[in-house]
Amino acid sequence: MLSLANLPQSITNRPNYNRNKMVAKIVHIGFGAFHRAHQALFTDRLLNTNLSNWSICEVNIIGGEQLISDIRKQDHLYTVLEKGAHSEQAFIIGSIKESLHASIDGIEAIIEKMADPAIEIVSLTITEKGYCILPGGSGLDLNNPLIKADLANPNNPQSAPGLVVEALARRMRKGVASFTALSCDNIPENGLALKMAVIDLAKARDPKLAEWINANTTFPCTMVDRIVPAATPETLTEITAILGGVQDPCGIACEPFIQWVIEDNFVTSRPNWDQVGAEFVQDVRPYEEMKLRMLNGSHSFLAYLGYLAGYKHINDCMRDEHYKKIVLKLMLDQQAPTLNVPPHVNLQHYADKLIERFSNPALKHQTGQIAMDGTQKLPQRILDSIRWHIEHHSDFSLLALAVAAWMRYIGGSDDNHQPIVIQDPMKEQLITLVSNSNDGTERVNKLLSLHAIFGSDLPNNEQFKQHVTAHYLSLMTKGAKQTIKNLNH
Ligand code: NAI
Ligand code: CS2
Repeated sequence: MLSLANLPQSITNRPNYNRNKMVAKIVHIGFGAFHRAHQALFTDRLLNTNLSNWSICEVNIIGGEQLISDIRKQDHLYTVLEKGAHSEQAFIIGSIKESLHASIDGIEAIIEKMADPAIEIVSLTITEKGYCILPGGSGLDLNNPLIKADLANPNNPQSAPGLVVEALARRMRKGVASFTALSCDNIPENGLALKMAVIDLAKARDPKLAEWINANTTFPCTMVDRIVPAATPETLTEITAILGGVQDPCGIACEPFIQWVIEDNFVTSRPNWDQVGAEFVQDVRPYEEMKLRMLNGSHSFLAYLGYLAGYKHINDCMRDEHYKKIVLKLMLDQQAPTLNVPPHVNLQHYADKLIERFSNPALKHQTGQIAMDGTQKLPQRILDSIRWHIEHHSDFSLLALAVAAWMRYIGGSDDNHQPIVIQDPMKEQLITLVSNSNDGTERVNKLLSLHAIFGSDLPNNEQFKQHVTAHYLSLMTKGAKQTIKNLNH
């Protein structure tokens, strides 16, 4: 187990601050891979300036028990290994002060922590599905089983929005100021999405509570960026070697690139994360839309088309010249035109940098990981851009290819007839539609009837239907590699 005492001298990037003086003023929900290499790392960097005492209490409510029990055993220290194409660097992160897990400590302990006046920020990285909103972001999903349970039993919440609402209800009752609720997930206008989920749920409980939250809580939007693949046994072995034989089960590897753009709208004070590389801005939308469409849209495109072709990792896709060429074309010709970026941003440079990041051979980012939860990702990554092109009468054929590839993927077998295990909150519905349709046009039409994903506009657009169907039939008969090759000619 990692401790500062047993680290080799060669590990120089370690906390140079007095950890006893740290104050947990942030509760973070969703202690997973990403948070460890992003928000917790920014907070550690700021502590290292010795101008901040902000630290974090980590919370998991669904999954992640092992990580919480492991990190407790090592005084909440862990390693981040930044891996570039040609070099790597390890950092020992010390910004976490405490941790709680619903199934270890009980949800009550978590609610009380969040209701504690010392907590000024509640941040979240709970994946898209954790918000319990309808795909496309049109409202809280009142049919979500977690939301139903929270409405029936609000004092014992199971969903993240339910937890935030209950903690805020207690703060309101106790006369404690609200906290800032800071979403750090890849969702368009993530602050507003969180606000919608929280306010909708509060309204259904008690309109006065909803009013109080609306008047007292802020929900800044953020753009978060750093590629952090799920840790693998190989990653952990590599970290052990770098730590001179010390094992760190909480270690995580990531790319060197990091970006965090935050709407400057906090209830009380906030850490000066901008002193260590984050940016506070008035309007995050241009940044977040650019990242969701250029990076995440391309990621999903590569994930489905790569997985079907047997490419296990994103960098495997990038070694195929045809994949590399077509994904750059997708970025520049079909995503970039849909964007309104700040004047200093050059989308050609941004795209070139993305190609370089995706090609990083040191980062084994699995296509299967990015492919999961597609129903939660396609609307903001691909479908919004398609709508823009329909309105502007321009070409969206490659975006439609991503939709067709997703349809092939959820069909349950790849181009080599290997089975695919679907992970998606709408899995049951998807499997039913697939098994009740003949492969081909009929399946495409059935899947397009999913209004929660495609709305009522896209399935009625002939051009969209034609593009998706033609690509689907090509993927079905020729496979992903050949389809891409043909499109490049
Ligand atoms: P992960 O799988 O390592 O962690 C997911 C976390 O979410 C876990 O702590 C889990 O307890 C929690 N969670 C899962 N379902 C939940 C639910 N229904 N309610 C409440 N909590 C739930 O995933 P990772 O890599 O940490 O990514 C999480 C999110 O962070 C992504 O979905 C994305 O929105 C955002 N993100 C991830 C990046 C990455 O490269 N990994 C980069 C940028 C953003
Ligand atoms: C990926 C993202 O898993 C996914 O869907 O597209 O998590 C991606 O790695 C990050 O957004 C990069 O910042």
